[in-house]
Amino acid sequence: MEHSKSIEAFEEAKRYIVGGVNSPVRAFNSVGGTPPFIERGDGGYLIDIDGNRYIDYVQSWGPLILGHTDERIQKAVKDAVEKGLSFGAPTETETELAKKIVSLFPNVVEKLRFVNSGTEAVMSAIRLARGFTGKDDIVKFEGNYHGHSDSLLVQAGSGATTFGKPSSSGVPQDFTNHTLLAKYNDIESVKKAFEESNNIACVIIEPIAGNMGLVPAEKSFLEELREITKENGAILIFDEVMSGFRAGLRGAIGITGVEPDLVTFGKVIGGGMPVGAFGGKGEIMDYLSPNGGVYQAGTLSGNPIAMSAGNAMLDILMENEGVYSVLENRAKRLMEGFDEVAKRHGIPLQTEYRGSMFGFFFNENRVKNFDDALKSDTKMFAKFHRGMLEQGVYLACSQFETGFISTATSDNMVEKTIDIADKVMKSIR
Ligand code: HOZ
Repeated sequence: MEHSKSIEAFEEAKRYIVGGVNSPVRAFNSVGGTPPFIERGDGGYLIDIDGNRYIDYVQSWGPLILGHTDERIQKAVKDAVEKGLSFGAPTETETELAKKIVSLFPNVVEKLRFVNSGTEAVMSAIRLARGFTGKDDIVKFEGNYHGHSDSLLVQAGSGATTFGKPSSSGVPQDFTNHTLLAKYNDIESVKKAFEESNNIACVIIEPIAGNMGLVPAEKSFLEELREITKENGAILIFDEVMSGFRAGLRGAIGITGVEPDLVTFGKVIGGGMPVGAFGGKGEIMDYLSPNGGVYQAGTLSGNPIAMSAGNAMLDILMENEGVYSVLENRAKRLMEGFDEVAKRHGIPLQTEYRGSMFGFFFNENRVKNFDDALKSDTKMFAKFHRGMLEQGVYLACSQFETGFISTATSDNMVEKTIDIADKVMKSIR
């Protein structure tokens, strides 16, 4: 493959943009090489500025469940653009999208608020939980990532782990004094936190963790979390920014039946435009300004273009719920294929999938928590990533991220990917 244009573009970008990227993982630091600079998307493919075509398993890190350039989403965006880009005033499009989300989570989401990113959604949900309970401490899980607000950058997954710094500098110790850490899939560690503090406002979890690689929480663990938070008057927050509308139409809530007090969304509900949301029971949500005393605001929140893309996206998904089993079968086939070829070449590999999300670890043992994830062979991952990219397969550029299948990722593309994985694993074993 020829990469000269991307190499040149990256050098130029680095002169003006920190690290050449606007989100650190994209710099490819942990896998080496130069990130392809993207010219355009086409269904399940990405095309870079050197003209290389890749099967895209990143799908903009989750939002594009219908693939790139879906005509229906594009039309909704174009129609909205005609009317104006932003008003900073209420529109019916916001209510329309809110109604759809509320209808999908009858016992969980009565009201919600739209914001511009997952980070904002989580930051606001935590403030709301604190305001509602009058308590200060929060419990988070090692390796879970909830965006980049100060108090959550403690043992955080995603880019923070990719760069070997799960806790960020620049965050005053005082800001994280109220953040208690627990171990994923380990209820004893949560009990310990409740023994240590009677000031816990909320427990926040990625019920299907996608930011330490893909590590789903066990159903029984989520059930126990539900119980322990209820007993202690703490709010349970599911961070479904990644898993929502991805692992299934109703995300982890639909899969496990466990109902949190608050839930955060993002990615898919924006159809590829910047969006986040958080929602829950009316009695909690009404603590938010202007109804209550918890302040939260945003000039571009509920942006009409993003809301229109989200409406089109949810219309399509809600009318075609069957699509989730098609996507899950493809994710399953891809992971079974990776398993087969890894075995053939004597490479230890652990695979996982949930709906259209998939993940794999170069690891001897099944990964159930952050400690297990960190035992993965990241050097082997880097070699595999590089090899796959060179053969036209675009995977998330970190061992600690998740892969995504879109409706535009055909069975043939999946089979082709498995054949390529076979060759690459042979060459790196
Ligand atoms: N850490 C993000 C995904 N979990 C990466 C987002 C991006 O670089 O766009």
